[in-house]
Amino acid sequence: MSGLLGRAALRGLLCGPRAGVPSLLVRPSSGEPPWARERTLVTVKPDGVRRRLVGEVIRRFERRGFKLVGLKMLQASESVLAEHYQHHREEPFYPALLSHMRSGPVVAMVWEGPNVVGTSRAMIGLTDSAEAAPGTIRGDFSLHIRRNVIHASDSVEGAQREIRLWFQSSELVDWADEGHRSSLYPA
Ligand code: 3AN
Repeated sequence: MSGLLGRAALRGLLCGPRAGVPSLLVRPSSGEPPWARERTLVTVKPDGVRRRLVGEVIRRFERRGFKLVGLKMLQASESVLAEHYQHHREEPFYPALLSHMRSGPVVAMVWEGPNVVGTSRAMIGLTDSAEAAPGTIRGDFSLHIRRNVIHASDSVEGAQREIRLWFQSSELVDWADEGHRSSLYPA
């Protein structure tokens, strides 16, 4: 015996099931088809966090059927925000945007599913809250473009870049849900 577990049991625990040795580890085996594995970055901004909208955002993405594969609350650093918003660096609203994004915690998530980038943009609504349709997150919860509650990546390439910027790969969980999946979309 080595400690509380026998050597064989310990090997089973670390390496997965072997003859007669049960595994206590859930292996990250995801059977999703490649087209269903698109991922996007969604962040609830400090105004959304202050307004207790984190649960509402998660509820909407879960209800739609998307799969949460990464989630954390953080105080975004100057350098992450500078890179995230580098395309707005010359805009007059850039200093206020950065200052708002530094004013409180952000909840960052990675969602996965078929066409998740395009669908999540439709779910959050137009950037300018005044033009965001009712039923969208911004259309339901935001009045002003500078307090528009949420961010979602606007292209697949952008999503890949943003996910790398906000998350370490070890923070993303590749979990399998085959049983549930077939009720959402055919293989
Ligand atoms: P989205 O967040 O819809 O992808 P972007 O990337 O154009 O839109 O803008 C990033 C953020 O910058 C917006 N969410 C908003 O907070 C802010 N922003 C964009 N355009 C303006 C503007 N004209 N005036 C003030 N803030 C703006």
